[in-house]
Amino acid sequence: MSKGDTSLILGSAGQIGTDLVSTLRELNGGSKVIAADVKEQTGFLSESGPFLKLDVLDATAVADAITKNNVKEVYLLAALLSATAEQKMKAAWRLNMDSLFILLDIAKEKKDLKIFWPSSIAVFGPSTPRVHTPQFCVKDPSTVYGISKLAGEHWGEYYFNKFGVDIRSIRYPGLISYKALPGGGTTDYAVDIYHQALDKGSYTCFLKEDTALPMMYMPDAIRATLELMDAPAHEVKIRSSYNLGGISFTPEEIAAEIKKHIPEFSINYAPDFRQDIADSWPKSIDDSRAQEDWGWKCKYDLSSTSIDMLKHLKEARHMV
Ligand code: AKB
Repeated sequence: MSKGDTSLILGSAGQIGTDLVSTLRELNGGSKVIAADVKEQTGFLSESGPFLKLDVLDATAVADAITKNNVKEVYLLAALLSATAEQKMKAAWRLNMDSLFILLDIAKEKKDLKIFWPSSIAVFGPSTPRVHTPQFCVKDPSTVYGISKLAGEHWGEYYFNKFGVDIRSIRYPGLISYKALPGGGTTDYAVDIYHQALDKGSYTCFLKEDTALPMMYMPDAIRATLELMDAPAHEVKIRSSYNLGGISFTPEEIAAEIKKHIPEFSINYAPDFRQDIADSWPKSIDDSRAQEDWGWKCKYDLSSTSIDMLKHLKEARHMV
């Protein structure tokens, strides 16, 4: 982002938004980063910089927020994730798709607006190669969330090709963070497990022990997002969405890692409807195009993620 430009983060109170707002405000100064969310916020989102109570489905309010504040970058993070979207099909489709159209149409008119829109490993499905899933391959999502993300990727690419809209996107794997809890995802267990390990010393996992999924520690995910947004436009050769790999592990493997720090920790398994979703997703991702096009490199592995997560969660609980 150029110095002096303002960014708007829609859906800022969620798992990614919380970390993104705090990083952007540290980098660019609080006043240049407008946090917006449908729910009123107290705490750092409204205290460390401007905050707007804003519904992403209100096209006029979104357009006004952009024009009045001379916003040059918008991060659209409001969405219903995979597990919730299965329970609220139409609401998920409406939120995930209509919010994107509102923003694409605004960007079509305003030629100097850059958009970030998150996609997901949920765009892949049962016929996709599951190990080291390539950037370009069969995509047959079997969830409402995955269908919305795949459609959104195509619409973003269409608006780039037809109208020159500068949209950039990443297919996030499951994200692990300590600042805010995820909500309604299939990969949420990989965050809950650290909290429960500290609070109860045990965890009941809603996925089977050998279910491998691609994951990433939030500092890597935020760095990837900002590197993609800062890349010169000609380097961003994929305008649907970039694969992003990170780490790949099973519930059994993360539990073994936690046991290194909390030896009495125990895990048991009670798979529910989220098992079917996880079984339709890749086990690991090939992100060589992100590496080639804009120099992406993941830093955190499962061991360093676990050390950092436990350190911060213990600090928040005054356990150290
Ligand atoms: C979910 O589990 O729904 C999300 C995702 C992988 O996009 N974390």
